[in-house]
Amino acid sequence: MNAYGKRIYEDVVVKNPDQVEFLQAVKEVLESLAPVLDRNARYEQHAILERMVIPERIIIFQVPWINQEGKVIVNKGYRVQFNSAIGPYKGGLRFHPSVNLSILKFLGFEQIFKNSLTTLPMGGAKGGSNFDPKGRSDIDVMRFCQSFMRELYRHVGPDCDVPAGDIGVGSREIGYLFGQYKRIVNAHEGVLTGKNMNWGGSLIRPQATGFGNVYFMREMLHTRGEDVAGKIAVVSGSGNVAQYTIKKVIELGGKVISVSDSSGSIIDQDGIDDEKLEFIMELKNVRRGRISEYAGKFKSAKYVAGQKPWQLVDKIDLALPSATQNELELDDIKYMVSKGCICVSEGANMPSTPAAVNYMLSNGILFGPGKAANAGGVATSGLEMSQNSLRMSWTAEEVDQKLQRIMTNIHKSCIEAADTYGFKGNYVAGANIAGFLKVADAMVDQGI
Ligand code: NDP
Ligand code: 2IT
Repeated sequence: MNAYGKRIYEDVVVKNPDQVEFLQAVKEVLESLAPVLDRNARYEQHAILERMVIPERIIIFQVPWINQEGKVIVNKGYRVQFNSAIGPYKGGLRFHPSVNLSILKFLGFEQIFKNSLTTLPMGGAKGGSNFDPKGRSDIDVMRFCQSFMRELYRHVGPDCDVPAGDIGVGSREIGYLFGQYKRIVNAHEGVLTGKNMNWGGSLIRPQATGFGNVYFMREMLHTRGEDVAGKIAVVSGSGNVAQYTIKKVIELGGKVISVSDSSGSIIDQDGIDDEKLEFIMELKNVRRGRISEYAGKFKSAKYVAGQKPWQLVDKIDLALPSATQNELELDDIKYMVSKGCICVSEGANMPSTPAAVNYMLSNGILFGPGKAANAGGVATSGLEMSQNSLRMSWTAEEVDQKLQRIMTNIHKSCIEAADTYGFKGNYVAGANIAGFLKVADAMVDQGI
């Protein structure tokens, strides 16, 4: 870090000593920015870092609701509106028992740079609740979502803040949240993305994060004359991002040999094909079951309880972590590299620990950080917002083409920013710098 970055980081540590995930995300960005801050004194003069590390607004609220047995339950709701320099606040909602302010601040902070990289006009935000949808009936989930929106509606809107899905929030939850917003505000407007197709959603939005991550990985591989075809890929998670990551890897001729959930991992040496993927989708999206069932259904698979997939394979070329933060550690990457891994692309947000990231960067592994590699999801949310404003919808081919173009451009911006500031081949620094510059310049333009 340069002196300015270090001073800001130390202040963030003093003011947020317990927010480990937030501190992890801030540290990485401020380290990347050292040469940018050295060359551009105006950012310090305008106190850009001071303003960028504090959310513009945080809303914390109670979410009381009555479950189907008639019991009153109280959850905690959050929306962290981090930065609106380049557009309305934009970012997902996470419903998971682990949700706390540190996690939502790390996610909201990363979202500022990710959204900037897409080149679309979206500021950074994140929100959610410690509500756990797992094992709950549709009625419970609907009542929770209605109560959550009963407060959130005053803080969001199509030109102000546009939430979307994340862990535990898919099309079912977006539907219930949208229904409640519309009921209260009496307006059918683009206040959320990830909507179903027949009431304002965009084709390809469900696929976009996973597809986009594989498009980004393909760009990285091309820089070394490699391709996805013929490669063995390890994927973690079995939710939205993992499912469409698997689909695109298969489509491009790769072989995916793992999936996981929070209970354990499946290794299928024969590879997951379209039929097996259909099974995973029905299991996870309709029956909301556990991934262990896969091993009962397909004899080529084994299930390992309580473990991540990384060290359960003998041969691996590519890794696509697609579950959650800090799920890929130093030991994991060392093991995978010893088994042939050449490229890691993050579908999840911050899934690799700092030690794992440093190892990849210093050992020539192609590494696509989440804020670049998984930006296809929010980019396509941006396209959903455009379609809502136009009151039109584009075909799947049109949206997919735009998504591919956006991912190729993000890859190019990362390479160029890294080159310009002395970080050749480092996508972490490239993403942080390219994402930062646009937001920082907008903040300077708009005054204090
Ligand atoms: P889903 O809820 O659809 O799936 C999450 C998956 O990760 C599930 O398999 C879940 O297992 C697993 N998981 C969640 N938490 C943990 C945990 N603490 N430990 C182990 N496994 C866990 O979410 P998404 O697929 O949408 O999100 C996955 C990741 O991608 C997140 O990091 C999210 O922030 C990121 N992301 C999502 C985008 C989107 O458009 N949805 C866009 C960009 C990034 P289980 O079923 O047991 O809970
Ligand atoms: O982390 C993310 O980028 C998301 N969860 C998607 C956000 C969005 O607004 O589509």
